[in-house]
Amino acid sequence: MQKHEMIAHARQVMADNDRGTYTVPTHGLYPFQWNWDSALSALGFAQFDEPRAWTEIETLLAHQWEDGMVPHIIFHTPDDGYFPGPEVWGTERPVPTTGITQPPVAGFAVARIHARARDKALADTQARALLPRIHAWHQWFYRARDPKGTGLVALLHPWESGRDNSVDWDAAFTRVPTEGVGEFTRRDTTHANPAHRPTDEQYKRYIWLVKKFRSLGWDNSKLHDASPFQVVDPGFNAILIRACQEVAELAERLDMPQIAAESRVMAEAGVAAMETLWNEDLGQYLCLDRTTGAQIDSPSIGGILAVFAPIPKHRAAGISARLKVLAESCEYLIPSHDPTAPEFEGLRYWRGPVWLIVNYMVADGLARAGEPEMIGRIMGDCLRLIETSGFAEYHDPITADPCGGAHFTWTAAMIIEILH
Ligand code: 9YW
Repeated sequence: MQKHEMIAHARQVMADNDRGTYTVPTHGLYPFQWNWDSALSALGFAQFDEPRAWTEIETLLAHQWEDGMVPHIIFHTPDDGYFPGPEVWGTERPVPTTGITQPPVAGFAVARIHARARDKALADTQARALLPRIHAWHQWFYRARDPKGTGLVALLHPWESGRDNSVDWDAAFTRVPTEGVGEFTRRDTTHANPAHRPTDEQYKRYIWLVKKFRSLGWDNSKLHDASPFQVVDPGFNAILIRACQEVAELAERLDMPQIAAESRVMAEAGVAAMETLWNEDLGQYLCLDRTTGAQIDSPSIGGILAVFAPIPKHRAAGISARLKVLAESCEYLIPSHDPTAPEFEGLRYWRGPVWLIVNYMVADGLARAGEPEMIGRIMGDCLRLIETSGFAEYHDPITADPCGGAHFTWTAAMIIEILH
């Protein structure tokens, strides 16, 4: 396929999923606005329609909670095609939202869209309005999800990670009960192949946590300590740290010194604390189970995505070396789980498949760190996957089989980013 044809196709996918002031990840499977999907999709919009890109992030942040949290889903219009819907979450927001968050990539997206903006005046106005909100969200993270001040935040629900059923959560997830969740009907498996999705057992635990947090009135001062699931993910923390750093730099340029100073402190503490997640045997970062205090022995993409943060140069070189090893066991980088590990499943969601958004952030981190060696391979693999199998939600890293939902917004946005 010619480059211009691929861009045209990607733009069509984005247009089809555009609901005016926000996009849905894909029609049917995910009929609402998702947090990190929107921020990453805004990057794609910005390449051809800057006002629309800003609107996407504005809409997301318009639903920020009073305590600073930005929710993971905003249920703009009713749709019974998705479970669990607003009635299960019961957050009692004016426009219903979930009560948990998602990777805070918005700070990075705003800084990038601002940096390459053609309409500088619009970019300044938008960034000035958005930075205080994003900063409040970042502060919320360290307050609500790092109450002991370790420098790293914990996830309280696998859905917060954006990597719903990663192997990373398996051990900690056994502490989440399934008793008393009651009967429910999943809707995801009517839109996508059940073999590509999480298991029923995992869904019971997802719902148990939702009900637990709901019983605490979604009070974020209580949730952390009450949760039987508290996992520190290097990928998630890397996104937060990178966002804090980008916000610091942009705030400085826009003459917002307090936001700049506070953001820098958070980013620096985060980078220092990331070192505790490094695992020398595997040559990558690992998750930490906050409940037990032990590293989680699971070679997933979370520990590779860490390179998105300004980690030390020798660590970025370590990640590049790790990618070379992974490249030997798959046809398309980057598998979301090491293909040589026994838990690897090439088609099942976050237990093996390639996700273009992750590839994009890893490649960006490598470029920033001055480690270019694997970037061409990663970006080339993204293009080959889409050529072979279309704009799917995710792809098998060995066969390129398209998985999950089709016609996917952020997959298309990443192709637009890569080809521009
Ligand atoms: C779900 C929308 C979302 C992504 C997540 C992904 C999936 C939704 O889809 O979760 O219901 O499981 O795991 O990262 O934001 O694209």
